[in-house]
Amino acid sequence: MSGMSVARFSFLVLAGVVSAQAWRAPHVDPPASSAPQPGMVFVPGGEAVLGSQNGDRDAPLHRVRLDGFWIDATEVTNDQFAAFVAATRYVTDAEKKPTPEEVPGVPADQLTAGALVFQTPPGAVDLREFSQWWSFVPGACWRHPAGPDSSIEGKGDHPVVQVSWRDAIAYAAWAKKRLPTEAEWEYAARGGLDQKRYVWGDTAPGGAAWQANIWQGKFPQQNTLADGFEGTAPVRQFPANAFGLYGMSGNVWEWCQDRYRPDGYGDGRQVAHNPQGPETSVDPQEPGVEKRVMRGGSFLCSDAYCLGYQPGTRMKSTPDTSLCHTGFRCALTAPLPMPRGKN
Ligand SMILES: [Ca+2]
Repeated sequence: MSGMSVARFSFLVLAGVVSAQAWRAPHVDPPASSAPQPGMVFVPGGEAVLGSQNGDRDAPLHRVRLDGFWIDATEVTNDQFAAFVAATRYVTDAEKKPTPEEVPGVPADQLTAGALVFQTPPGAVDLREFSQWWSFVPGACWRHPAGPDSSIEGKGDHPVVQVSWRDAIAYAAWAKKRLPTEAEWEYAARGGLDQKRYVWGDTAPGGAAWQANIWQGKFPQQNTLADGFEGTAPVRQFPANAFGLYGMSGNVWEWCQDRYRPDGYGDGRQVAHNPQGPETSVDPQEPGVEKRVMRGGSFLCSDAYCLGYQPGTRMKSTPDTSLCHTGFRCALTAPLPMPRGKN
């Protein structure tokens, strides 16, 4: 099992610094009355500096220009995913027994359906050894996120988890949407606040009220639940950002369209217009294994271990990996305005 769990996921890398430039404010009013589907928010186009405020080597500051687009106001919920499964009889990756090719080295009699689950370790751990708090649990899937005895009953408005990138793509196609690009996701998460450390500004989380569902206490042994949640929270539980988007910091990680590579933002000499990510994936930590980008952090993020809840930081995983703290939301390209005199 440990071979499977190590092969099927990976974690944040941090370091590096680049100079910054000023934000150019979005200039288009959101046409809220014309949302193409319920629950979507228009993000006005504009130009911005994206990237990590911590100097992460794989997330250098870089300038992008985006056309306006639509994005779901929340993560896809269990109820929404259940409607997809009911309509299509879709079977997620976590519900399928992996093939020997998908998990080389695992004996055939140990190939079983399941997914990766956070489990509180009994004592002190080395924070470099994530296998001490992550386990491959047979039977874990979106209906049973922590294993066969767990359930999503009463959690219809929580984000769906234990869905792989491939599952997210399948849902998006059914919903006639797509996954956001990584640039769209970060631009949307920042809500027009240029180069801030958090989606709400520069004030450290905490204080009178928590701004996001993240970890409080000594990770991973002690969760004080100061924000009220041990695991997922309802998708609209914490305040929206300036674009009206919920959960862009914490609750669950969100799959993006883009392939991962640490130099995926290019050389930064030109402003990238609607960047779609690199054409090939490279992860120096697992050479030869394709990874897709995940964003936004989760209920497991604490500053001692994971800054993923900050809008500029990245994570990546293989497209068939399912995790108890990872879901997604969808986006849509906005149609171009009609040329003058043509309507
Ligand atoms: Ca989130």
